[in-house]
Amino acid sequence: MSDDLQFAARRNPNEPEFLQTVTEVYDSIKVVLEAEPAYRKAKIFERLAEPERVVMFRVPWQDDSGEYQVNRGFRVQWSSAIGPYKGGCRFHPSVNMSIMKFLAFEQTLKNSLTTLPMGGGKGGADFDPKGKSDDEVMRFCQSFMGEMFRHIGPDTDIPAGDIGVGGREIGFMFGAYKKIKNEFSGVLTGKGLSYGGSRIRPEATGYGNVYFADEMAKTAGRSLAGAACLVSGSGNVAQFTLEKLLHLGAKPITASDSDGYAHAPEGLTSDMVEFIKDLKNNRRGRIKELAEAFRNVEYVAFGRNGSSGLQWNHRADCVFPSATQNEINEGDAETLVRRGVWLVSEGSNMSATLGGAAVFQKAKILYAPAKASNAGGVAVSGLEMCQNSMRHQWSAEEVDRRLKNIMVTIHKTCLETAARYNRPGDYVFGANAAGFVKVAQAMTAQGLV
Ligand code: NDP
Ligand code: 2IT
Repeated sequence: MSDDLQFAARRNPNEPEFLQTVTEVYDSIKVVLEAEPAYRKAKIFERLAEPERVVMFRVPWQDDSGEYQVNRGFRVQWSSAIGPYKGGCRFHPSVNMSIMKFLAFEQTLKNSLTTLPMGGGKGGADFDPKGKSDDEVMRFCQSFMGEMFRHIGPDTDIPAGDIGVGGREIGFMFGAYKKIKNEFSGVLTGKGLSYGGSRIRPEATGYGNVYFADEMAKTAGRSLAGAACLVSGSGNVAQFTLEKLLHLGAKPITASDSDGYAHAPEGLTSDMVEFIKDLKNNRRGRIKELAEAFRNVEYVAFGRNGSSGLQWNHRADCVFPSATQNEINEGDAETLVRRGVWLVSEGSNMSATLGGAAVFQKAKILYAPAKASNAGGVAVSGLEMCQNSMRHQWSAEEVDRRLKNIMVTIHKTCLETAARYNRPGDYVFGANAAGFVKVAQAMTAQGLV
């Protein structure tokens, strides 16, 4: 292990997800550091491996039975080198400091790739919205914002959604912020259309991922039309990945949640995708119900020991993991490659373990790391900030056109950067190096702050 990584490992014991992303990114940026002694001298890597600020706070709230509950909240403000802190909030029982730091670090490089002026941050809580009433979720969001409001602002830090935080939660948090501050501003993104949201923001991550995959396919003279695709998850990112795959004539055959996955050998239809949206966004049910509602869909439960790798066993051309981190391990990746997968485009942040990613890179399949392929979500958040500043709302066509342009540009930047450093076709290297260089230039210019 290099001295730099040993330094990071010593400073962050018990933070495996954070060390995983630092290890993966360092493998790319050490090449940039060798080529640019000024970044070494300015200790850019050491400074970027440390968040500018971490806020951890108590979130007390009252459940429907009248009992008091306490959760732990976080806001990690990683880097403001190229713009105000920007990144989502995750509500999930697994949320801890390691997961918050990995997400905020990745977000910094991702936001740099979007071409828009946004720094990196992330937040959330170990609160589980599953099984809670709307009123409980509202009280939780109000209490969460009762502390977070001090640390954010439209020119300081602009949170948004992530796992467990969608339109409902953003609405409650926006209402709480507005009341506390007596200020109607663009302090959050992912807002509803009636109070300053952007068209295409709900669609943006999934659509953007498919636009990116389409660009990758073209470089190999291939097409997504007719391609059998494995999609995991059934939340925001998965839903609009499925929808855009159908627009392009691809054949998505799976969707999942944390309990199991649904498999449609003949392909999921647009009726099924609409069913999933209603099931997950309104009725808040389980993916098992898709198989109960449609004859040609089967359901496979993951079982108690978390055998979620089962969903990667089907023969497919393309893979769009869209649930959570480390959902593809080394063995899963080997199975996928052996069975002929030629493209993997990450919707979830850090979808693959280090071993899984290495298998894809070694096999030289088209493999996009999340910080490039899922950047469409935060990119349209950036467009939402822009519309809020102008007090204006663009049409869906306008936002979609800008989203597509941004995804095409990120794809081109990754490939050109990889080629410049003699790593042709390596999207992991290209994304890490290009994301890093913009932040490093800004940090160097701004001095030791
Ligand atoms: P949602 O909460 O809308 O959906 C999450 C989906 O993933 C659900 O189907 C959920 O199943 C499943 N899931 C979550 N955690 C686990 C777990 N530990 N094991 C198995 N399944 C799990 O979240 P999003 O769709 O917004 O986010 C999905 C991924 O995309 C995350 O990695 C997120 O960081 C990333 N992302 C999201 C963006 C956005 O704009 N929303 C932008 C860029 C990336 P269940 O309901 O059973 O928990
Ligand atoms: O991981 C991500 O990029 C997000 N959850 C979206 C962040 C945002 O600010 O829109």
